[in-house]
This record gives sequence, C-alpha cells and structure tokens, in this order.
Amino acid sequence: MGVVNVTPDSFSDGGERFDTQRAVEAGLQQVEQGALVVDVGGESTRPGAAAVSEAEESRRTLPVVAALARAGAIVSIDSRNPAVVEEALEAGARIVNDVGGLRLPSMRQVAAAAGAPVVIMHMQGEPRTMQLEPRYDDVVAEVGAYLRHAARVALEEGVPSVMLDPGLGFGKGVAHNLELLRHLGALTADAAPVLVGASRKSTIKALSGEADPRKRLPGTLVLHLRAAAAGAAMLRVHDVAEHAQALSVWRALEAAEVTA
Ligand code: HH2
Repeated sequence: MGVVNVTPDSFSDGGERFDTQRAVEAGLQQVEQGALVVDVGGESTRPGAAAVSEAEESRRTLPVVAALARAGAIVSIDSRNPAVVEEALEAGARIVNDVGGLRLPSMRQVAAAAGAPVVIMHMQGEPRTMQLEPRYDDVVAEVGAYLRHAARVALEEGVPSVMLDPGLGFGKGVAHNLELLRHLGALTADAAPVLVGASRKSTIKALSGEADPRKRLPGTLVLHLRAAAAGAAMLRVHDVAEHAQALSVWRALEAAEVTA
C-alpha cells in the first residue's frame, strides 16, 4: 500500500503532494512501482496535528481519489470522517482505511452500504494527545482484543471484510511498537489479515537517532521485513520501489529456505 498524503503538514511528506496533480502523479508512480493499493489521506494524524474541517478534507482528497480510480488504481481512503469516506467511495475509492478503529457506527454503515473492505487500525486516545503518556498492562493482549472485537462487530454489521492494523505510533511508545511487531501473529489470532505501517515513524528516530523522516528508509525496511516474516499481509509505505525490491529478495530467500 503506497501512501499519498494530500496535506501540508504530514510528518514525513507534508507539502510534497499538496496539489492534486502532484498527488495523482505520485499515486500512479506507486502503482507502476508495485503498489497494489494507493492510500489517499487529507488529514495529518501525526501527534499534535491540527484538526481539518470536513470540507477541506474532501476538497483535498476527492479529486485525487477520482483521478486515480479513473486511471485504474485501487484506492483506499485514509479518513476518520464517515462523510468524507462516503464521498470518496462514491468518487471511486474501494477500501476504507479508518485510523479511528471503526468506532463510529456511521462509519461501519457507510462501509457496509458500499460493500467496501475496511482497514481497522488501533489507536489509544486522540492524535492531539495520544503520545503524551500511552499506557498498557499488556499491549499485545489489549490491542489484539480491541481489533478482534472491532472485526467481529464490523462483519456482523455487513462490512464485507477487514484487515487489522496495530497502529504503530498511535498512542504507543517505542517499546509498545516493538512488542507489537514481535507478536503480530498473537495479535489477531488469525481473525483477519494484518496490515502494518511503520514507514518513517519516530520509533526509527528513537532507535537510530535519525531526525529526518525522509532518511528513515533503512530502519523502515528492517521493521517491515520483520512484519512480513511475522505474517503481515500488507505494508503501508512511502517508498514503494524500495519495498518492492526488498520484498522480492526476501520472498526468494524464504522460498529457498523452504525448498532447501
Ligand atoms: N499511519 C499513518 C496514517 N495512516 N493508516 C494505517 N492503517 N496504519 C498506519 O500505521 C497509519 C495510517 C501516519 O503516517 P502518515 O500518513 O505518513 O503521516 P500523517 O498522519 O502525518 O499524514
């Protein structure tokens, strides 16, 4: 899954694609480079980010969603707002990416009515305050229980299928993120496929000292290959070509080990 943030303030690519034409070109390039899905978002959810109005989020995302869908891309809409999601699905998006964890009944209704699969992401708290003091007794058990419950409710209410995402960095400290990555299998107990997004996140800064998010590809690849090895079905990434190469090599290595 390639990331296209149509925002001025996203933590790692803010401003780069804050223009419909550039955002569409970036999405099409990601498809050429091997992305199966292009994830279009119009609100930064980085810690402390300012909220965006519904009208502004729609204005940013809908033209990009429509153009990418017209060009044949499978588009997911990265939004916590059911009204924006509904419009994006009408404009051609086929998947809902809800970092709000599908808490809102109206979000479930919108996805079910459109027959759209949903990525359910776990978040503790709200983006504005979520990194102040995230706390868990057992992060794997708690995040897993949330995701499995949310999946059950969604499927009962007519959402056709779900993917589950531990929400790295969303109300989680470095140790929490690493614990979740190390126990991805236990997290969902095979309830649904898992999606992981560690791309350029601040855990990599904490572990390596790299302050510039655009220079965090090496750390991203390590975390994402570990996630793939633990069974992640999809990775949400800013650098598609580099991940395609890494995954090709990793898959060949895995196959060689199985047949050796
Ligand atoms: N992370 C971000 C945004 N959306 N969606 C899912 N399912 N999983 C994630 O880990 C995830 C997500 C944050 O990254 P980014 O979009 O690059 O930044 P920003 O929120 O600042 O736009």
